[in-house]
Amino acid sequence: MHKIFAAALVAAVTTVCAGGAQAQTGLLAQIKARGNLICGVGPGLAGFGIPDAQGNWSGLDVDLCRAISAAVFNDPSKVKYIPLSSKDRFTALQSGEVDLLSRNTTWTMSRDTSLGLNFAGVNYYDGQGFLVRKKLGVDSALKLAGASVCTQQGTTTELNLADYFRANNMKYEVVAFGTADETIKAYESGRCDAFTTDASGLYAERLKLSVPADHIVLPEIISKEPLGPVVRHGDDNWLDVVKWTHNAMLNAEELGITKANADEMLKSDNPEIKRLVGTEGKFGEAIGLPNDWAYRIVKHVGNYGESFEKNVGSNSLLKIARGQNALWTKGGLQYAPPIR
Ligand SMILES: N[C@@H](CCC(=O)N[C@@H](CS)C(=O)NCC(=O)O)C(=O)O
Repeated sequence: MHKIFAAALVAAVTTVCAGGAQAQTGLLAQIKARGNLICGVGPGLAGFGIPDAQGNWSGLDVDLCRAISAAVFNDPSKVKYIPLSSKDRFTALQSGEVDLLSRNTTWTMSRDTSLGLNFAGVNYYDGQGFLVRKKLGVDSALKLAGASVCTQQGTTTELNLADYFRANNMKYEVVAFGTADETIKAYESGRCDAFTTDASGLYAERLKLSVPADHIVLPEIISKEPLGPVVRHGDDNWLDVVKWTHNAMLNAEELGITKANADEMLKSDNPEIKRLVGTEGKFGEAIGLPNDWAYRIVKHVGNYGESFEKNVGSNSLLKIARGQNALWTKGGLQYAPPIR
């Protein structure tokens, strides 16, 4: 009798520890109980994550936080935004101060492994570039030998800069700052010949200059900067929630499900659409969410393409082309695994 009881107990405990019950005990459960999501964002990068005068955040990275909030709470506004500088962001995530980071963070091997973090996807394929004053008369990064370059501490930018100049046998002076604001101000004041960061950041930061048109982005892209959301190691269910929120936004775009037609799509007979909006299958249940989790995301926030155009694309000040961030069906790199 005793043995049978013990075996049953072991089986029960194993089931609880191994299975979907993680959704009841992990970070997702804490977030549900707390009533909001704590999102680590950048201190303010136009188009990606920036607060307005009333403290309302918007941007492509912010939309991912809003989308998770929509999936969990059926309300995109249950998010507390914590602005983090580049050098503080990983400690804030590791210590549990934020539930995830959603702010122009490059997926690299060391961050994904030794920092104890997991990247949940790539919401913006980027690469590093240079901004210079037009009057410098330089049309290529390869002509920057001997230049002083303003950059930011705690970024991949600093490291790529060193690699690039070394690989091309060019001398340079690096001038590194703790925040993006200090970096761009130093460049504007003439402290450096060039300013370097992710190309997305160059377009966003150029808007802060007094005469943006006096500056040009050089054609060279010197690195791969796959930017995406990051969570801590150790909570697979939470990783799934973040990963599949991003994937749902991409799949919705691919299937033509938009903010405006999401309700109409609830009546669709297309099996792929039915699985996404939750009229078929139990995909939400598998990640600890209601089965209309992805419908909620599109209804409240929109699909990936809508978020892109509104925040950084044609409907924004930045006017960035889809380029590598187009869907794979349109010649880009954005490709989400299927919901099935
Ligand atoms: N993608 C690079 C760079 C990202 C980055 O932090 N860029 C700067 C410049 S655009 C930034 O957002 N800084 C905000 C701040 O710390 O003030 C990385 O992950 O290291």
